[in-house]
Amino acid sequence: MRNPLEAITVAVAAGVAALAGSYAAAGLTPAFVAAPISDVVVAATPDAVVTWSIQTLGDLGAQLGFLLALALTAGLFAVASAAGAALADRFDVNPSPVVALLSVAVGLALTGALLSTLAAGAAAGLAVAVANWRAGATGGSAGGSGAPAGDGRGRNTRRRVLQALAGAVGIAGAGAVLGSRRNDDSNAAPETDGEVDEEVRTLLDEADGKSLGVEGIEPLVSEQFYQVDINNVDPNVAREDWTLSLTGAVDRPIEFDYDDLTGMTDSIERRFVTLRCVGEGLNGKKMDTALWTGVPVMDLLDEANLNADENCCVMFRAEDDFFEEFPLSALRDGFLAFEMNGEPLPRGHGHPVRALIPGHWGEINVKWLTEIEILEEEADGYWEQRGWHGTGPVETVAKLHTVNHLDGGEIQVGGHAYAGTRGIERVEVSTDGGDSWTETTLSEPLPGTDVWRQWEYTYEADSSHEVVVRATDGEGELQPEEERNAFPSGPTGWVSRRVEP
Ligand SMILES: Nc1nc2c(c(=O)[nH]1)N[C@H]1C(S)=C(S)[C@@H](COP(=O)(O)O)O[C@H]1N2
Ligand SMILES: [Mo]
Repeated sequence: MRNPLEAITVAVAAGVAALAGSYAAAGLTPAFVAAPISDVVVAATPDAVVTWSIQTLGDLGAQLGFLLALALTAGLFAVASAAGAALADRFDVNPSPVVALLSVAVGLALTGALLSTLAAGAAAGLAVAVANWRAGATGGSAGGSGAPAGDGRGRNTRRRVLQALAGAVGIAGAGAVLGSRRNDDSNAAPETDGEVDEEVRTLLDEADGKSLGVEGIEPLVSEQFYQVDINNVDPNVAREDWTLSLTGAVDRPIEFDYDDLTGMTDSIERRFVTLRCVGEGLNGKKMDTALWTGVPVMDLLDEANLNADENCCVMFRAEDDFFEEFPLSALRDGFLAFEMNGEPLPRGHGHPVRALIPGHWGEINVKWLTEIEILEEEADGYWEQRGWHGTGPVETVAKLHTVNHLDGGEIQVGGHAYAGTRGIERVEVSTDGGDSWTETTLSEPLPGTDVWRQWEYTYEADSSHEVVVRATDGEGELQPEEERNAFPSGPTGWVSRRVEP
């Protein structure tokens, strides 16, 4: 029998190697062996913990959950490797191929993806081979005739443990590099022709020209668009494989594919649209704007003859098993986007097609959209089943994202304001904690009915003071002052910040 420390180290090394091998081949796609385990971790996390984590840990919560999934996956492969090594010992054969085979079996059971699991198996087998390299055999693997005595045994154990650790680190490093290269490919807009059409170019230039150019805030078209997903590994849907079905209360259920959608050339529009997540902090960064190309939902659905109750609702379903329900009236203004800033929709933002529902919280802007079901009765969406109320129109907000000390000694504050389809009429700032208010400079509005604006204010101050901002929407309604947490229906209150001269 082998030393237990040695057996465990080699098994864990093989487990880590399997994970890295699969990652090298699949990247962060559903074929990665940790993806299904991650889904299980997400599904098994109690709703109260998810809500708490969204509000207190933000993105860190999801990252910790994913780390746990990686550890569990490596652990699962470690168990398979330990079993493989024990079998090989018993039958006196080389453990490396046995471990590789068992790892492939585990990987196939998890994902069904051949390439990803072959890579997992090869890496696990390699890790075991590295651990045993030039170490005297305890089994028959290196052709040894029986165990070396006493001293030699201890030396072999040490050697195997060190080699296993070194092998695991090396394979994990190589896997991480190869896998993240793959992610760069798949997160970038796939199948792009690299050509942005004339109209998009003009609109993007217009947005550029209207941006206030304040240091430290996003331009009117975001450079870093936030991303929120229920899963840690996004679906990877090729546009040839994508279909969208219309079901439920319709005269004629229909199915569309990507060419049907992009072939509706008379209907194609370009719209600046802002998205904001209901779960973000009041002054959070989950609010962004892009120029989207797509087709109005109703142009697509008209031929199906909705015979729905106008007071009821619709359910969107997606490739990642996400689903959200909301009123039919909101669907009527909806948009199905297949390009973002002139490039095919990036994978993380719903490639190949996502929904954009004007003025509503982000969550009903369903990505990787696969089904539109016209309902005759209300039903809860994914987040509403978990206690959120995020299917309605957004709250009005003015954010304070930068405080710049200008060369002339003046102070410049700035940020964005957004009120969905109500629009932003005015943003005011107070530099005395809310006693007096002054209007700020707003960026010229972009074309579109659901877009944010930037605001900026420059002033002089010689003592520490409290800056507060508040917006007024296009209907003359002042942003609510009452402070409220994101859960369950989005944060409210006025953003304030202490500023030193
Ligand atoms: N299929 C699917 N669509 C989805 C989500 C998701 O997890 N799955 N998240 C929603 C949420 S909560 C938000 S805020 C927006 C964010 O869109 P973005 O990731 O493109 O910024 O997408 C929405 N659409
Ligand atoms: Mo969201």
